[in-house]
This record gives sequence, C-alpha cells and structure tokens, in this order.
Amino acid sequence: MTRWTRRPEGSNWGEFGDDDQLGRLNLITAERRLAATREVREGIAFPLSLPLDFPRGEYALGPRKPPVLASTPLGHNHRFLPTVPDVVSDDLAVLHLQYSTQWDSFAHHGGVFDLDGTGEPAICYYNGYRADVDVIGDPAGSVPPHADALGIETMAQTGVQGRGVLVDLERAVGHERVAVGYEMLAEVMAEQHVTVEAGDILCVHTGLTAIMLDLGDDLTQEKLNSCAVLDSQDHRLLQWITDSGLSAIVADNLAVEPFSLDPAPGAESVLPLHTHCLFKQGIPLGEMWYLADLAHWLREHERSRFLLTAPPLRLPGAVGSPVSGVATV
Ligand code: UVW
Repeated sequence: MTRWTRRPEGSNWGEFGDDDQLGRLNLITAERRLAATREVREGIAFPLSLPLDFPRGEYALGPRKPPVLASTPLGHNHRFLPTVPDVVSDDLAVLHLQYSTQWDSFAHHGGVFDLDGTGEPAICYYNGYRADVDVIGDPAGSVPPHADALGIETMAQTGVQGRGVLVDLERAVGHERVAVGYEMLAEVMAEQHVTVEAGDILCVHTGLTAIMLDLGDDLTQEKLNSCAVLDSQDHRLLQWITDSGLSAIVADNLAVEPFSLDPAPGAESVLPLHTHCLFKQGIPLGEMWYLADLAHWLREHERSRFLLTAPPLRLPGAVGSPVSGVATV
C-alpha cells in the first residue's frame, strides 16, 4: 500500500516496494553475501563491541544510562532442590538500548513532511510509515512505545551479514576533530585503496571508542569531542552516500556526524546525516562500535575488506539495539 503521494527530496522511498522496511539492506543479496565470505582468508575474528557499560565518565551523565543488572527471583547461586547439586544463576537487565555500541533502526529517526500535499505535514519515517499508526508512543510517555513497523526486529530478521569495508580516518588525521566531507573522504579512500560497492557496509574508524575504553571513568567532554566525524553539512558527501549503493554506515564515534543542540538558524535537521540515511534512504547507522583492533590489523596487512556479521537483538517494537558484531578477515 502506498503511504504517500509526495516523497522527500533526495529520498528513495518506494524503490524497494511500497511496504519495504529494509531500505538499502535489500542490496545485501545472496551473491554479495557469498562474495563477502571470500574476504575470509585467515580465519581471524575481531569482536566489534565495547563492553556495554562503556562509555563511562562524562558520557554516563547523559540521558541514556549504563545497564543495571539484577537477579530474577531465581537469584544467583540458587540451588533448585536441596536433594540434588544443580545450581543456577539468572539475570535481568535494565538496558538503555542505545547507550553503548548500537544499531539505529529507521524507526529511530524520522522527519516532518507533507506526504499528500494537503498542507498538513505528518510526523513520519522511512517510506512514509507514520507516527501514531506505525511507530506508536507520545513524547509525554502516556502511551507505551512500540514500533509496529521499521523496528529493530525487522533488521534482525535479515541477519545483517555482508561485506564490511573500513576507511581509516584515524590513520589519516589522528585524533584531531575534523569534519570529513566528500573531498577528504575520497582522498583518504584513494590513498588507502578503499572502494565501496553496492551492498557494502561502510565502517568508519576514528579511534574514539578506543579512547573511551582507555580512559574509563576519566573520559571527559573534551575527549568525547575529539576524533573525526563525517561532515553532514556537505551535500556532496550525502549525494555520494546515495550514489555509492552502500547498505549501512557504522562508526566508532557517538553519532557518525557532529551533534549540536544549537543548530544554525534555518537548518533542515539537527542531524542531517541521520535524516539522509535513516529517513530518506533507508540506510541503518551503527554508532560507538569498537573498530580499533580490526583497523590496526587491516592497516598492517594493507587490507580494507572483511566479512561482517552484526545482527541486532530481535526485540519486537524496539527502535535501536546493542550489537556485538564480528568481523572475520
Ligand atoms: C545521538 O546520540 C545524537 O545519536 P543517536 O540518537 O543516533 O544515538
């Protein structure tokens, strides 16, 4: 069923079908997944997640909180019966799903757009799915939130496995805060012999999660503001993302792009790359992945490609998820 008669400029809505909820993940075909497995030559695996109680320090003061672990009524070191030696420990966790290494689903970031040209813009998401119809919940929290469409379980059902391609911005600019636009990205990719083909998952290494891990509780706002980000004000970069055919973007920084609660007057979005990827193009975003060990190995071996396996939790209704991805080289 068509959910719109007008689609936002720069969007690909409808191109994967009226009811599509997978966006550019559709480009990870069986053939491309098979090609990704051919990147496995050594059999070495790199885990790509921070411990989920990281980052600490200043970051932990924000609205998203570190996980809280507790026991279920079964408890820890619990003996089922006094007559047999079986012992069980059983947990529950209160988890802010986007506190640490994470995937953002398309239900995480939408926009306000006049879908039918009636002059009444609607709050909506990728492919015209609507707030209150498909993504339920209100800002005051009086309705239990639930993504009936576009949620993280939809993404989980694809397995999220394909070819990862890493561009090493730390190697190019160190830990300096640089907003990397199209020109610089193209230059770095050429220097590092990185090419991105349709269906590839682009991984952007900046070094930030390694800093988070090193500093632990001493992580400061200054350090959180270090390392490269993609320059989401650069329209050529956004156009390249559209044209490249990449299926997802992953970074080891906070939001892939810069984030400010004080956008320039007239700005189209506080997070233009989120709007471009999650809302317009159906490109999932990964944030705060731990890419350092993989990046350093690839650097040493002059490689940039690998098999990437990174399904989110199959949690019905959720809009984001922690992820413990694995790269195999
Ligand atoms: C930010 O934290 C700004 O990004 P996200 O909501 O995608 O995690």
